[in-house]
Amino acid sequence: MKPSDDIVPAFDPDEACRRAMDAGLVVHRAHPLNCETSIPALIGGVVMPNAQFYVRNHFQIPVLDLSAWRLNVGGLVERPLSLRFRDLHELRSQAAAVTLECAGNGRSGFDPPIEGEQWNLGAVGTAEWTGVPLVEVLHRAGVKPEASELVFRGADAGALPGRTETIRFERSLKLEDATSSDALLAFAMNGEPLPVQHGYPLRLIVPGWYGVASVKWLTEIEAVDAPFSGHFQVNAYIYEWERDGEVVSEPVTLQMVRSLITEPAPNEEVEGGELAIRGVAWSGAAPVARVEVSIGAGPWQEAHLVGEQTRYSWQGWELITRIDRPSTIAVRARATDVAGRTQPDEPRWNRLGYGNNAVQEVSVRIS
Ligand SMILES: Nc1nc2c(c(=O)[nH]1)N[C@H]1C(S)=C(S)[C@@H](COP(=O)(O)O)O[C@H]1N2
Ligand SMILES: [Mo]
Repeated sequence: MKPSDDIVPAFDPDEACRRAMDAGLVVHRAHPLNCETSIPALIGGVVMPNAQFYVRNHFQIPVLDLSAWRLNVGGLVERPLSLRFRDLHELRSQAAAVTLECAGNGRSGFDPPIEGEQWNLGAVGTAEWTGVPLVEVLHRAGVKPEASELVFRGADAGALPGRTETIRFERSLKLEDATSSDALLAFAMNGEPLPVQHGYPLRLIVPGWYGVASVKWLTEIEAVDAPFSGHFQVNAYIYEWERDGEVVSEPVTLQMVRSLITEPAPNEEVEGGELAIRGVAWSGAAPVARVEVSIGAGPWQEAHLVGEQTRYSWQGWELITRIDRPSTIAVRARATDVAGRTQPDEPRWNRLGYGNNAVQEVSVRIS
């Protein structure tokens, strides 16, 4: 199946940017729109309102006409499909709260600094996504035994910096990862149709994986029998680290374990007395087992996990303590998942700046 080269109209970038700023998002780039949630808006334990959910785009936002839109499923399948939006609605759908995090979240914390979007810590959010399980559609198409990967194509396209040729946003998943990951073909976000900047009318949601796997504006799924080598698969979204003097490359896959302090805000001034420290924690590989908090370089104290624990959503946590003396104190939080993975004190530097899950430190002024 050849990717179609139809020109898709773009959403007015100035309008998209203005809406993001009105909603309080921190805009890093307007063309294409890239913006993150401010830390105090990362409310613990609940979903983010759609308007405040971070946006990560590589190209302009395409505006797709629902009557012309199709999800084509082809390549190594028994029965190629061309599904209309209403055909999808006739299939079994389900909803799940899933945390999406950009692999570049926290990139601004690397030293030496790394080029690319300078994300602070708000390129993460949780929403309730509703859609058709990917396996339902794969089952209907009948993936042939020789297929080893699925390529997911978005309708967005453009040229990379310094290049002239136009490429699509495309990503692949190993067949095994695609079928075991509870992936959804999502058409709704927090009970509303997908907003245009989040992939209207349909996107993939791959729970537990860094956001790059969750292809927006999805129009094609192709089953292939060779490792996919598209730009966003092999040139970007790769950890390049040095191990024993040698450069090792590994693909970005599951979200690393991480906690965020949402309250107090960095440099917030609070009155002496009872102090509530709250945040969220998540891990792509396993549920969060515990979150510990250290106050003023003191020992790690276990925080209380709040709200229900669901498999793919971040978990709220809190620690209530007392600080009476006026001072400026450092508060740190560290999450550990049930697989025993925990956060490092310092970011693990890698050339493209992904997966910074170092312990966050917030300075709080007690008056
Ligand atoms: N088609 C398409 N899908 C995409 C992207 C993109 O640029 N184009 N960006 C990816 C990346 S890197 C992330 S982190 C998430 C962001 O999803 P959001 O903008 O809905 O928060 O979408 C992913 N899916
Ligand atoms: Mo991302």
